[in-house]
Amino acid sequence: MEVADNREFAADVIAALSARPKSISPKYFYDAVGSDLFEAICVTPEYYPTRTETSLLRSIAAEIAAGIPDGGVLVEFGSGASDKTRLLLDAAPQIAAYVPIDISADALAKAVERLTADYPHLLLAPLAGDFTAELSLPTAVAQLPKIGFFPGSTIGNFLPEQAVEFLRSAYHLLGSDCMLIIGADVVKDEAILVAAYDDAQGVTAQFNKNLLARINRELGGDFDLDAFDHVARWNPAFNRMEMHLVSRVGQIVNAAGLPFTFKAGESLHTENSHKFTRESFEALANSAGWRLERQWLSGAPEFAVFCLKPIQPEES
Ligand code: AVJ
Repeated sequence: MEVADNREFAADVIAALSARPKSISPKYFYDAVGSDLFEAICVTPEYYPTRTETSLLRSIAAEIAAGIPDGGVLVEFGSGASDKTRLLLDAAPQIAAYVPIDISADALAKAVERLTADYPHLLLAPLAGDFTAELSLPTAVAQLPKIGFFPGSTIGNFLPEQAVEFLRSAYHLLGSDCMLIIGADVVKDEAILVAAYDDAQGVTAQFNKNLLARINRELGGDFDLDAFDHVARWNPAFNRMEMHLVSRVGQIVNAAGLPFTFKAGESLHTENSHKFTRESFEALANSAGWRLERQWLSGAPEFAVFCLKPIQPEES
């Protein structure tokens, strides 16, 4: 597994550094160091999404719970430590089972251990794997109504066509008797967005550059982290924040056994973080077979939680 993971990382890094423009998936930010740095980002004053979503979820948990049927199965995409999940589990004791899905088997095992202790009556059925891949739910929960949960605005990392693909496969996994609760960040003043992705303490810069450090650690790279600038910019054509690593100088860097050239000012595009309006999110959901049942919005800086239901009427 370790070796296969490394091979996929090597192949993707080679492809990323060979592409014009150079671009890589943000999923590679999250090794152990990167996951810790993301948690550090969440407590910077500028990065509002996590704390805003958490307090929004806390204040609407009872309303969400009111729509959850008895014996419902909560299915979470990218569950991590399952912290936000507890807000729903506490508000909706009628939830019978919880299926956390996460790429990190380690994070999953830790989360399940803590949940077992705190929710002794909850059936826990973890799935270790990539939630963008084809998955199937354990047979024990097959006949029960499903509540999909995808907090954190992770949907914003997808290109629109990838988001539609995700929403379609979520429907496929959850079945017709379901709902989907998704947290997504909202379009707002550019200065607030740029500050959130370029905090004064430089934690986000470190997080972005950890990608290069990870290539050095795992793929024998020789990136000089000081030879790159962390750049966070708003792209109004696509309503998204972008993160880039921009080469300060012309240089040749070795990684995964190959040399790659960077021109001075050349960028490696490391992340898109799409921001939504009610209208843009609804259009996205509609084109993937979902209707917008309900929306909750926080106070400024705004963050949204959407409740989606399948457009197709339930088959009985
Ligand atoms: C975890 C994907 C929601 O896009 O805001 C934080 C990651 N990137 N700062 C986001 C991130 C830069 C974050 N998500």
